[in-house]
Amino acid sequence: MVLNSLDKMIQLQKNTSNIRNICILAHVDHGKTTLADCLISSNGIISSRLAGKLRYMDSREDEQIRGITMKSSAISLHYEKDDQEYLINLIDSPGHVDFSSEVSTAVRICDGCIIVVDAVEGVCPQTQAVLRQAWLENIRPVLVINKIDRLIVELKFTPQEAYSHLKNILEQINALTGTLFTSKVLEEWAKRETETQASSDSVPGEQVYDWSAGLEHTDDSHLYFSPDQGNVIFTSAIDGWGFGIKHFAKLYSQKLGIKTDVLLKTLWGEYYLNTKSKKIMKADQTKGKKPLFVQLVLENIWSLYDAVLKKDKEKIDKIVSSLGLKIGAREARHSDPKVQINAICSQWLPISNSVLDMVCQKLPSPLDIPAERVERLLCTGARTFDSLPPETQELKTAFMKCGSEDTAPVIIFVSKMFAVDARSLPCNKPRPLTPEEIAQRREFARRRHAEKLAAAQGQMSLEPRLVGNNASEMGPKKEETKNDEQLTSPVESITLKPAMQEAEDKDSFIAFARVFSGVARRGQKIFVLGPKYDPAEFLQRVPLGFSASSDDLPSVPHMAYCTLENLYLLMGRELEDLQEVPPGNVLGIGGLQEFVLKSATLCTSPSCPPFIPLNFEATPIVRVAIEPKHPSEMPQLVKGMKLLNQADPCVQVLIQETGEHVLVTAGEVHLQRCLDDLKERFAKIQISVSEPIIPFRETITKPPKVDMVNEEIGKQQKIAVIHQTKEDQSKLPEGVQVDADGLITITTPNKLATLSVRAMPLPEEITQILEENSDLIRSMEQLTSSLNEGENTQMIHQKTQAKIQEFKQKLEQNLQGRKWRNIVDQIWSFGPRKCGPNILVNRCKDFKSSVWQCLESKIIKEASKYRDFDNSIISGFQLATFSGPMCEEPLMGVCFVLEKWDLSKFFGQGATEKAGEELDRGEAASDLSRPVESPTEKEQFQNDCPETFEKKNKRKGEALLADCYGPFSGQLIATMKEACRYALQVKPQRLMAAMYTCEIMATAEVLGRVYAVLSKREGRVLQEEMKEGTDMFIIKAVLPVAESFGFADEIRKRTSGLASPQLVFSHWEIISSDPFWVPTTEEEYLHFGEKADSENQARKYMNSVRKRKGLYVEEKIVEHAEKQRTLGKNK
Ligand SMILES: Nc1nc2c(ncn2[C@@H]2O[C@H](COP(=O)(O)OP(=O)(O)OP(=O)(O)O)[C@@H](O)[C@H]2O)c(=O)[nH]1
Ligand SMILES: [Mg+2]
Repeated sequence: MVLNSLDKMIQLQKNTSNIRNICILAHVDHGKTTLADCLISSNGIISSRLAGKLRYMDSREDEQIRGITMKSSAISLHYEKDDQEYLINLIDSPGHVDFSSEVSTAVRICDGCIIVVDAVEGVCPQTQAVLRQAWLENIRPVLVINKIDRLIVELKFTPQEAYSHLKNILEQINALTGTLFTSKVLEEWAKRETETQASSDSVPGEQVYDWSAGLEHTDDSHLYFSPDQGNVIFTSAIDGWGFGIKHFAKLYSQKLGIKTDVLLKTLWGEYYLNTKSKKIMKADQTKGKKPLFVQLVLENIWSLYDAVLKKDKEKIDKIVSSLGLKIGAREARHSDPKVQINAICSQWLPISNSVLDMVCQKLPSPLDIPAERVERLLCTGARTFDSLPPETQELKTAFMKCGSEDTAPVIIFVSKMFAVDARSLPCNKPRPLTPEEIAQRREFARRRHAEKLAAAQGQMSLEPRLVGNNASEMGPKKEETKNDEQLTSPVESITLKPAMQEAEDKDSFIAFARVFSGVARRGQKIFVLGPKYDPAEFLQRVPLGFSASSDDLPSVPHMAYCTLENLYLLMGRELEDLQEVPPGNVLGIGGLQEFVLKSATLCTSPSCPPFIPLNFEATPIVRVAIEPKHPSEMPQLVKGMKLLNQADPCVQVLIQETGEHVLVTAGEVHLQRCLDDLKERFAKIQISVSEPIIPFRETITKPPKVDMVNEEIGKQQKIAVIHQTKEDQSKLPEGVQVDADGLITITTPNKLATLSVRAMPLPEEITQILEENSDLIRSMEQLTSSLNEGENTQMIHQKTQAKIQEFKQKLEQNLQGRKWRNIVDQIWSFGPRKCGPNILVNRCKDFKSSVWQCLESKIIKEASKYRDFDNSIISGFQLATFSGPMCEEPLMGVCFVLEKWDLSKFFGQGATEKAGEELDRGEAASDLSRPVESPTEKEQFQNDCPETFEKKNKRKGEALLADCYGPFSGQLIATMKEACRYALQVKPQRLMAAMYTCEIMATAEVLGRVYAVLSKREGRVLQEEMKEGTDMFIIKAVLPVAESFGFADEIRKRTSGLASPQLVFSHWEIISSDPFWVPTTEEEYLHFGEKADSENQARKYMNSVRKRKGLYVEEKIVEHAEKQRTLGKNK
């Protein structure tokens, strides 16, 4: 029985102050969906007996089979307390790391969250992650410590032990909150500080700044979780019970005659009851006594479990009657103790009451949205709120007011798009029949009956009947339902069958959204603002007070205009039609498929900026190539992948330069789900999937000091044939000179220019800084190019400028020593894609151009003869860093130094043309032809194609006819690329592998097996510690992504399901072995033999990548032919 009608919900939606938008967040398997079941059953949507078993919010088949949630979904619940009625929009989220993007989509549209923690496992990696997400989004959390029953049944704790254990968990989670809070306060104070500094150049004497001052001034007591604050409850979702100390405080205040307020403060903590005086004492006065929480709360629960588990009928009856409960006969007789416990506890301490009560009391309504959150949502990029146009700033009031009057702008945020089966849309569902329809049907039935009778009497009226039957079978073809002919057809054909069948093959996309202001109405026209939309641009083009009619509006980039077609109430697996949705509610919107890809901001006022993008914790790292089993089905695959891309917040779908269709997912489980979706839902075809494509990076290192047998190099005798160094030499073609220090000197094919390049490994910290700041580097690049175009430099925001300065300083601090002197100032470019973790340094004397130019307000155009060619050099560097010599993977952590750059011959030759060139400068160019290394990189680098060269190419077209090697700029690009590659090859090259971190929890018995699996897969254990109060070990390890496939499964199998790790991408790590290593020293020969048969991990990886890319692999099919002799012949 469903207790709440749709009308009730519609009525509740209007009372904004009693709405709570909340989500349930936790580590995987801590019981979110089970808890949601309990809350849903309180509304009668599912039966309370099935709560916890059904997992109603897990509506997908694979969610049910695997037992994990994979997407977030919402349901609206009704809760009544003290004559106040509340509407709770509840969102269940997944806990598995692979789906953490779904958590981000949920958090954005909520005002509060329930953090669930497993009482046994305690705070886990995802608990930390979700708590951080809640903080970043500025929503308020409450805590549910779940699975208390496990402390009793599994760990067999005494109440006292359980109390210390719970206290421990609270301490852990509060410590986390503390660090989040501290970092936030410090950040804010730092911000305020820079702002004041910027406005008034700092007052002397204030130079020394006390960073901790902010912490002292800010009250943080309300942030922490504590039962006496009312923001913590203890539950066992599976057994249907839960309580906060409020419940017991009320109960015992009557029994003991102590004020509820006093009990509320003392029920949790080191307080004791002096039974004689009936007074509550503090810890130190009464040693060896039990805390109130143990004595009054936990012991009661423990004794109930004890009685039921021991099947002590008498005791159970006593407890039941003393609590004043009534247990159904069926439950009382049931042989499974779980059923009995559930029956008793869910009446005694109903979980839904305590949880929903806490939610309504402790979590904010949409009206209480913090101003800080609003400002943050509206400020995209490096902007501050104050720098937004005044019209935009005004919207803040609308947000805060959350008003439903007609003048309020409608602001909606769509956090994701999800696909539903079109059959489950309300419009396609069978609806109850109206009285007229019933009458009509009755008439049909009567007539048919009459016909039947007539037929039976032998009259020949068979023919029309056949027609009728066919019509009913091929429902969709028959459309005229009210035709006379239909009279003979069965009753069903007048239902909505045609529409339904048509809908069957189509998926509908529904936007998962929330109204932040104004009333969303069906048929309303609204702007769809893409993530790159800029309101300032619109306001510039359109005069104030325009009337919003779509045809008159100028087209503004990243903005569309659409109609809200269908509005839905999200009810878990069901959707209900709505005509309008008042502000502060979560809703589903149909008909946005064409306008919104993954997320968007909708607003009736174009002065609204798009909300800041969702922050995703997971990095998509697992890539596979996909193709249809039957090549003719390619179009379906392409369409399917497009739909999949729209339906999943985190998946990346791309067509690689090679023409492969590639899917990038967050992990193995996510990959599996995406493939299933593609096969069964979006493409509906058979597909073949490649092995996961594992990314690598290429780099160089310092020459090793010891050899492979740990002997110091140099002290040893090198044996006669030192083939490594010899090989290195032979790799370099003629015309390439290399000095002892690895400086490569190379001349262009037409012999007019000479470049000298050296490669050096960057310190690890620098690579890390570069990785972290790639966004900043990208914006620096944009700034420089807009400066070059002579745009207004006032645009650079102070904050960005300060960030660039800080970035530069960090680089300088980490690049100390003679080798790196002044190098930061000479950085010319980053690569690949102009923002990667490699550096190009320019050491030429008479040419000065660096990435720091964007800091200057104006670029001084230096008259230099090299000026026109700098882009060729940069392009060559970009190409070289984009794909390295080992297996064409991108480079990482390499610094290329251009030591010399000699163009004198070119100028000598071209001196005569020069005069002519100057005249031609203004000429526009259209010639794009330029030799690029391979077609794959062509597109990417087309943008980089410097205009000056095009001009030049054209101009010199005739002059250079004699030059059979093509345009000079092209030659420079290719030569620079070659120079970089050779410079790398003369240094010790290494591969870098992507690494996952994982945290595995395991008991002592299976610990050995976990280690075995880890070491087999090249994993490295970082830390092992015992979880306090349990016999569980927590192992922290890193594992190469390349070895991770099937890892979770293997661990699960080897430990009989006791341990299951979650893998999160963490960093890149150099594989220490040299892929080109062959024994060179005497010792090595002795140890490894001439062929070195032991496996070289790096070489294995390198060759597998080369094979995949169709590159030449140096491998012998028969490696040791002599070993294949049979013993018999040998004799
Ligand atoms: N003993 C015990 N088991 C519980 C309790 N709550 C949930 N479980 C069990 O824990 C397992 C996971 O529960 P779910 O509700 O699916 O967990 P979840 O947090 O939704 O998991 P994901 O959605 O995959 O992150 C199930 O087998 C539940 O039966 C509880 O209070 N006590
Ligand atoms: Mg779940």
